Amino acid sequence: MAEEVKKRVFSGVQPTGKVTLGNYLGAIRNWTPLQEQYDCLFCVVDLHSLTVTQVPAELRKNTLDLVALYIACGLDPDKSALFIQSHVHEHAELAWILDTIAYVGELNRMTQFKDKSRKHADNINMGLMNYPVLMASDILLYQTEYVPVGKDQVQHVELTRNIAERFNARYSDTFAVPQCLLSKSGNSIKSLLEPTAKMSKSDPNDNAIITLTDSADTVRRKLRRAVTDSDTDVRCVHSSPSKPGVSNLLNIYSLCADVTVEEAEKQFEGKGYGVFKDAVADAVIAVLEPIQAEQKRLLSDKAYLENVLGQGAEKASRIAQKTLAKVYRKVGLIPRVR
Ligand code: ATP
Ligand code: LTN
Repeated sequence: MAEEVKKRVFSGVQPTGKVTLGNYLGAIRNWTPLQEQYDCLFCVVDLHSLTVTQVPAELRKNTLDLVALYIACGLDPDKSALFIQSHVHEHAELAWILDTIAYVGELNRMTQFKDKSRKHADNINMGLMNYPVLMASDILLYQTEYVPVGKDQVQHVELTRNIAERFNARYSDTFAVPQCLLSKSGNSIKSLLEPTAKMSKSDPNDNAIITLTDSADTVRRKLRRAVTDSDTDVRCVHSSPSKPGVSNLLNIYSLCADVTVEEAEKQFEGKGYGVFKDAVADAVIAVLEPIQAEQKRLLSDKAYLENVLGQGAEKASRIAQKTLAKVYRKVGLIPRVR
């Protein structure tokens, strides 16, 4: 029987700081089960992170930390290609071609661009605007069918689809047109202090986020201080617009303790916020501790990580070269004769 060709999955996270519980619950954790069914590539998108100012030494550290974290979270280098974006030069090269396909108007409308322009008003660089085109390049290089991301990235994947369809219409069928894979838990995890905004690793207030490297004490302290509600009704109700803080904590609890939100609501009925917050902390700590231990172990074995990255980049390069050669040919560039 002919071997079944597995559909391809691609995703990535920027090495822009400490990975948050939001990144984990909204993205990385949902990648692990995909490895059984799909041909997966998971990337640390270091080129993307340059769109906001980085300290070079920190960027290097964050990049390796993130690779170790991927593995500690259950991504298996024997099943998936794990690699660093800048190790495969085709990403930047395809982005240039796609720049000639994407319109300034559509990039200008991207929510993330508008948000980041506000946050980094002193550094609205071309890369920031171009960010979604590089992301489209990441995805399209691998003929990706599914892109598992959090809700905040849906707009970028939509743009990627538009770019792929426009290119295919102009130059004939070249790219697979990818789809988002939003898991059930793809709902956004919110800031602990401002529960209508998403928990984001670049949040300047460390108390607003739980990072995957936070100690048990830190997790407990941050959760005790998390905003709940101004009213005196200590019921834990989910999805009440007047209780975004409680909703967020219930959501975190349900994802970490692996129970439904309804079950969690029942469990904490009449218990009050103190007991509730401590239980959320226990559930989060139980998720984080084994990941932290494994990440630490991996980071002490640099040779192993380098080997994983070498193999990942090799596999990624093989696919990327093929797509880029096809694209260059289709748009009319002459191949170099060797
Ligand atoms: P930055 O603050 O640097 O913009 P970020 O925390 O938003 O970073 P990204 O690297 O942009 O993280 O995102 C990595 C992945 O995590 C994406 O798939 C994104 O959708 C997901 N993600 C990020 N924040 C959350 C969140 N609060 N809830 C759920 N998913 C999230
Ligand atoms: N923009 C994404 C990170 C990212 C990505 C990708 C995700 C860059 N390239 C390709 C999926 C596929 C983010 O999460 N902020």
